[in-house]
Amino acid sequence: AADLARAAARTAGDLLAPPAPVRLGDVIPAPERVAPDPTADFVLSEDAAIRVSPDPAARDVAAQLAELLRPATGYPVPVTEVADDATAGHLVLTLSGPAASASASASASASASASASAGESAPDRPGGEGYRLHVTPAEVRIIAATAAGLFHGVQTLRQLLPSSIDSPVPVAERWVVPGGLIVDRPRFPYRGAMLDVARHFFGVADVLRVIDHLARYKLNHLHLHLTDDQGWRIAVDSWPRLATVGGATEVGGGPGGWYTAADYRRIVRYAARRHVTLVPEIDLPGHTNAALLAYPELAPDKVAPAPYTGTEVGFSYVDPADERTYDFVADVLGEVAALTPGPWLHIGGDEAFKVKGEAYTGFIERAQRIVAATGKTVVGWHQLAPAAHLDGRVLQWWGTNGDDPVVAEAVRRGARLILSPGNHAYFDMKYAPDTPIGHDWAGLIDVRRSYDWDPGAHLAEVPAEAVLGVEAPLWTESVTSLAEIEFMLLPRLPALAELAWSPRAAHDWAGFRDRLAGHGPRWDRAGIAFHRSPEIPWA
Ligand code: TNX
Repeated sequence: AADLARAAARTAGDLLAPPAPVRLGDVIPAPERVAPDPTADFVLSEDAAIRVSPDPAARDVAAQLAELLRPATGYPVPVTEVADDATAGHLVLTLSGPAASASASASASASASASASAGESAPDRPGGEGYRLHVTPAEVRIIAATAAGLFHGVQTLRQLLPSSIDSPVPVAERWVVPGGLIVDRPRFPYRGAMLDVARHFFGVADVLRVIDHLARYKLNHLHLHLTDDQGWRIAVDSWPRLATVGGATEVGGGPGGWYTAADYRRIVRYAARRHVTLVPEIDLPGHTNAALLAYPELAPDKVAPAPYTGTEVGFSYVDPADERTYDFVADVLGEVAALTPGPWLHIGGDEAFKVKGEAYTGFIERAQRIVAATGKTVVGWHQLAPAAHLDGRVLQWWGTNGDDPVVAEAVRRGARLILSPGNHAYFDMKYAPDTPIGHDWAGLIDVRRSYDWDPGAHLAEVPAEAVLGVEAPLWTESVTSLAEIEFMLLPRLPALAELAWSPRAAHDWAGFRDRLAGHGPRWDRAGIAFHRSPEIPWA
């Protein structure tokens, strides 16, 4: 009754109050269904509390919502568990739906096929990673079948609040949320970005911050490119010199670095809390100069190469004709698999120009079997295509021409695809000729170009069902700091996120551009060093 009285009083007061500064549809990625109700705005008040279903993972989402709201509002925002779904509260997170069991959260790991997340549930109660967000004067209620769905709903709620919600210190603000109903679910189960920590090394804090940016836009995978010619970035107990010797270099001659098992676990845990799955990549058989430096026995001539701090590719490789190489591959992949809770293990496979024909396919086929023996699913760059198919394997396509018969044939043999078209999704490409860092071998990628393609119809002779999702790689030959990472990712990352999450029918450049403009003040508040692309009418 007290709740009702408060709601009634608030409604009367709000007749005189200004409308919400954000419209219900002003969300990136665009939700599947939005039904605004301008008479039903909600105002977050000092006494706001979060009520959440009694489930550890849901409770953690509620805790993160409270952490999001406290700094800017200065409100205490207590969190209480309630078993009764009907309890009215100010902010309610309800775990309920077609698959509210513990196994349901596993479906969010994207091991399911692309079509599995669609159509598995009633339209207004999406399963999997979907959610339903209902804003009325009395409450904001998010309902989802999994904690991942609740988490994505919380990201939507965050964007519906005024941009000053991103302030790290209290702001005097009317914390209004636009009224109405959003029903939402992802188009593709795999939505990600890659960070190359090999060309330049980035410490744990930088990686965690990148995970924050992914989570904000409902991206659910972070691929770490952990090894390359210029550095080996993950400690391996059975081959310790990989990190201590192979990790001590980077492009340009800087100090390099590597993650201990504890560092890596910290990244895994931080990501998991944000419903982001880590995808570790050990690039084989090429891109291995740092490994050869540490263990010359792996080199074809058994001679240690010079440390490499340049930016050429394609010159190094582990010896595919030596059995010791396969001990190395099994030991490394075994340790990395054991550290990684997610289902994926990426074995690279790109640009091994000096391992040709059957030497290459033979090596890859053995490496694929080694991955399968760890219980993980093989991911590799699309150069893997000519090697024999292995159950479940996923190819990451980075071409610039959508007519790729070799990849189409691999798909017919059963491969699924992650799409990273070089000329749309390679965020190491410059925005414009005067962009101070970055490449241009795949062309310039302004925000519009990063947005203007359809993952469901990009590759000739590849059906949409074979597309697991999309990923934006950030190679770091020219990227040396967190500020430069943010400059290259933002504002293009939200464009990729919308292609990955939103239904095809929602894609609309003009609408996207206008919604994106509202994110500038949010990033400013959060201290994010984004690129003020001239294409966007920044607010
Ligand atoms: C190609 S794409 C590479 C990387 C480079 C990148 C630079 C791919 C699988 N390999 O080794 O860093 O181009 O854009």
